[in-house]
Amino acid sequence: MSKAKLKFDKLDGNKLKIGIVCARWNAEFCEALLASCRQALVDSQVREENIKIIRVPGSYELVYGAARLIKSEKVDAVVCIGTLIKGETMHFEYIAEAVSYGIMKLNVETGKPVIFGVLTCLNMEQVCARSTGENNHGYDWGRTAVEMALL
Ligand code: RBF
Repeated sequence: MSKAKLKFDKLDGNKLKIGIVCARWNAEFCEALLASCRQALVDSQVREENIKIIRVPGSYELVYGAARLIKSEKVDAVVCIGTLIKGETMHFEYIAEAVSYGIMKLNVETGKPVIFGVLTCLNMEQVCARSTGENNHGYDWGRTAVEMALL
């Protein structure tokens, strides 16, 4: 089980519907983050049938995926999961900025909490350290979604 970095009060997500949109770029790490996030939802009493998971090609598509889940599935919150690794070109900067701005915009414009579950790392080692084992950040993102949906 993941070691949570944040302390949360007892959360009862029994009546909530939560969406997760997960990128396939660096799939191994995204899937590990997704599994931990999903576990946090289950541990917070969110019913399995009320967890809606979709996958998109890369982090750039997360904003569109989250908007779809809010509109079609009427979820109470969405977690966007992706991993960005800095390369030799400017893609990292453009994608990271677009996704963080797009997620912030969805929070304001839809009135639904959209959680920023995107790792922005300099190399694969940093991604691995934050998406696997005790330090898997996905768990905190799941708990954050429930806390925000209950606000
Ligand atoms: N998507 C990610 O989720 N993480 C990445 O590290 C990543 N790096 C990319 C690097 C390049 C050069 C390109 C062209 C795309 C990258 N993408 C990455 C995919 C991007 O988020 C998106 O799926 C595609 O650009 C299609 O819109």
